[in-house]
Formats: sequence, structure tokens, C-alpha cells
Amino acid sequence: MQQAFPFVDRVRYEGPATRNPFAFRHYDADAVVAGRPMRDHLRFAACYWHTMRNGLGDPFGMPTAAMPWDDGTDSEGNCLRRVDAFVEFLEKCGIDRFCFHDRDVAPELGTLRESNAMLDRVAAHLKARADAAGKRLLWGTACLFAHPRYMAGAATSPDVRVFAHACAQVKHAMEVTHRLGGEGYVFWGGREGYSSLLNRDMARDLRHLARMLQMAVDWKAELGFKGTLYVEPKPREPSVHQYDFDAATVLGFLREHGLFGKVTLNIETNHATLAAHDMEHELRVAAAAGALGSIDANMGTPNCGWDTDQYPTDYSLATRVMEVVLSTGGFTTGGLNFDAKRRRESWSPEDLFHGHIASMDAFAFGLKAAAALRADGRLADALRRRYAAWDGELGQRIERGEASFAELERLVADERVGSPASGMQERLEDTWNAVVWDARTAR
Ligand code: XUL
Ligand code: CO
Repeated sequence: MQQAFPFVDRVRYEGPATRNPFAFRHYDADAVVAGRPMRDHLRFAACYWHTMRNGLGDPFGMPTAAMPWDDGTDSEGNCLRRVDAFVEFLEKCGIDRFCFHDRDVAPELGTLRESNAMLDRVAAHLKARADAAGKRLLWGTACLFAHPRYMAGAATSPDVRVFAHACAQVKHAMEVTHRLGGEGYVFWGGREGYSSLLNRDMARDLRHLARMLQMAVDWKAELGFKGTLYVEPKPREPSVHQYDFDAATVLGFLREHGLFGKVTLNIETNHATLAAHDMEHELRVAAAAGALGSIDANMGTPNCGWDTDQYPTDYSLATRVMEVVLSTGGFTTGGLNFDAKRRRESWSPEDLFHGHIASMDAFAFGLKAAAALRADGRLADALRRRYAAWDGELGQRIERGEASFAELERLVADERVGSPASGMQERLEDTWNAVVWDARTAR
């Protein structure tokens, strides 16, 4: 079989001093950090859509990516060759997992029945190749946003036949995910939103969205699918407003419709940015609700306002992400899926490797740095001290719901309550810097 990436054999760990651009400087898959091998903490996944299907076109210009293994057609032979190239990529880059949309793997044909039949054949090949290479499906999903029928949404479309089509497509995508041993299934509502409120009934749209998710929960049980269902929040783009705006919005929606606990969250960095949040904010909102399921790791250019899906190569960002992940006890079914694409100028197949290598190293660094912050303990200590009074008798009675306004008024009416202890933000930032930079050379 002709290789898609003949220029590289296998990316290996060579340590922080290496000058080899096809080597890891921090990601040493089997090295143990905080009690577990790095690969088990990080659970890296590559996505089929950007890695195999993104030609790097933009609204102003044509695709630029060179994909010598791809003849540009929707033929079954081409789909099968893409599978081979993808698995070769995973193997050479040392990435254990992958994610896909149904339509990334096989094209949309005249009817759903025809599309399903071809998807089944290509997915069988993907399963065989992935199994042989020891690669696992982190999650699957259905593309409910590319075809013109979904122009006004899928679950929230004002057209009930479109809703029905979307449900049928999800049903099959869940089946394929299950067949491939998927650990999860994602709902990203590509067009579940609106461009104008003049032509939308918001309350009705939201009820319909909840109906689709409940049917997915029911179908999951019927299938015997043990994976996790995730919703991936995003505030806008392509719609002006998307109903799954951010983590807090989605959690409120799930609670209102009796879906909390049945569906959890997949949080994406650039979507957090578009919602004017830090990624850390979104992760903490999800974690506080016990609903941090999985992560789409990328980053954006905040002053550009687009979902640029850049590779997450920022060490500081990766450290903050891993701090939250470690604080929750780590991923269970989730992982770090690189929902990232090359810049349009980075058109060569080599750049697919550089994007992933740089990101895997950033997260390996972030893992070591986050573990070092936890071992150092000064930040956790400062936090504990700041809240210490809440652990006293009064604080505990308030937290248990045993206090009233009247009682608290009696308590403080004659007191002069002054300033609380200093927040020491700058000192904490300094500690953070000291520990994170020390971790730079540590293993
Ligand atoms: C789009 C996005 C999607 C989902 C999967 O912004 O993030 O690729 O992750 O549908
Ligand atoms: Co995503």
C-alpha cells in the first residue's frame, strides 16, 4: 500500500532539548505523571473533519491543502483510501483516538438509505483498520449543518420533515458509533439557532431540541450503547445566535428539560472565546456541575471574532485546562480532541504533523505543570485559607441552610465589618509563574 505520509516514520519522544521537528519534546506517552501514564491523562484524539476533509478554503478563496492520497471525488474507493491515510497518520503521530461526523467518512447520497449503506461499508473498513492499529473512537457525531435541508437548523428547524430527517440521521450515526466501540457521541448544533427572531418561535425551537435529545437518550438505552452523550456549546457562527450558547446556558436547558445527568458537556476553547469567556471559565462552570465530559482542544485569535480553530499550541492555556481536568479527577470517557485546522498557508501534509506535535507537546507540558502546581500546594492552600471562616460553625450552618436573614441581622447589627483578607491576586500569579516555569525542564 502506498504511504500517504512517506516523509515520517514514527514521531517519538526525544526530550525538551531536541531540534528534530518530528519529535516530541514533552509528550512521553508512557511516562507516569500524577500516578498515571501521560497517554491516559490526555486521551488525545485527532478529528477526521479537519485532518482529512478540510481543504483549507475560506469564504474568499479556494482550498490550498495538498492531499496526494485524495482524488477529490465521493467515490467509495476514495473514501476507503482516506481511511487508510487517516489511520497511518494516527499511527505515525502516536495519537490513540479519533472523532468523526458521519459525512466526513462517507458522502451524503440521494436518500438516507443510500447514504447509510455506504457509510456502513466505509465504517466497516475504518473499524478494521483502527482495530488493527489499536486506535479507539473517542466520539462520533452526525453532520446536521452542511446539507441545504438544514439551513434553518435540524432539531430546531421550523419544518417537521427536516426534524424527522435529522433524528433518523442521528439514529444511524449513533449506531455506527456504537459499532465502532465509541466512548461517546456529540451533539454540536451547527445551525440550532436563528438569524432573525421575526421568523422563529424560540420557545418551540427549544422544546424540539429537547425532544431530539430525549429520543437520543432513549435510543442509547435501546442500542445498549454505554458511551456518554455530550452537547458542545457554541454561541454563534454560523447562526447569529445559537441556542447552546455556553456551558451555563446548556446546563440550564438540560435541567429545565429533565436531561441533566443524561447528557453532559464537550467544551471547546474557541467557542468559549466567541462567548467572551476564558476556556477556564467554561471548564469550571461544567466541572462545578459535575458535567465536564470532554474537550475540543483548539484556540482562536480573540481579536478576530471568528472560530479560527487553531492548533492549541499555547503552554499557558494548556496548563490552565489541565489544572481543571486534574481537579475533577481526570477524564473518564472524554479526552482532548484536536478540533483544529492548519492555517491556509500551511498547506503541506507535513503541517498536519507539526500542528498535532506542537499541540500534544503543549498539553503534555500543561499536564506536568498542572501536576506540579497541585504538588506544590501553595495555590490550594491560599484558597483554603481564604474560605476558612466558612468551615467554622457559622459558615457551616449557612451552607446547610440553617440560617435566616433575621438571625444574621442579629449577629452583625452592632459589628463593624471591615475589609476581608487581601485577595493577593498578583502574589498568586507570581507563584503560578514560578511553579509553571520550573516544570519546563522537569519530566
Ligand atoms: C464546530 C465544531 C464541530 C464539532 C463537531 O465549531 O466545533 O466541529 O466539534 O460537530
Ligand atoms: Co468542536
